[in-house]
Amino acid sequence: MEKTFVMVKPDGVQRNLIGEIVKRFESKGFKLVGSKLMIISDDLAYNHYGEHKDKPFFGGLVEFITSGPVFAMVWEGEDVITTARDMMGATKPSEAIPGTIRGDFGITVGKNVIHGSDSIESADKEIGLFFSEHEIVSYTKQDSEWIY
Ligand code: DAT
Ligand code: MG
Repeated sequence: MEKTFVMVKPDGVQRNLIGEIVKRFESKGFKLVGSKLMIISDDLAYNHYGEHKDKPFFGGLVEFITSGPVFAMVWEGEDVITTARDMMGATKPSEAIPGTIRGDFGITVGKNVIHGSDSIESADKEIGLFFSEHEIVSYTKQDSEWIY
């Protein structure tokens, strides 16, 4: 089954949105298979956001993402990568429609509450960067037969 990496960013943690965000993915029917509260090192931030290293906002992005705890998660389910992106909403909260996480809880692009992998390749890379194999839990959820 497909897996994706989702992270409540430092602003979301400080604003007490961990529960709200977990609730949305749980209620949707996705399965949580890994999670932890952690502080991102500079090295991890460079790796994670490497694709943006030449952008003017890169320095501020690294500073922000390392500025306090994040809540890192791995969610599993059919088409979870694109569905999680849809649930997050557009990168700029001003363009994110109401009902999405960024549309409901964000105002500015620098503090947009949540990260989610944008492809199978980035999901594999990001899960590997943030979690070791033994932190990913394999189990059966009893509601799955009512979801699929
Ligand atoms: P997303 O997080 O939706 O995948 P992205 O990969 O293009 O968006 O950018 C990563 C993060 O970088 C984004 O969540 C917020 C920040 N960012 C993107 N564009 C920015 C900009 N123009 N100014 C400031 N920060 C920006
Ligand atoms: Mg991205």
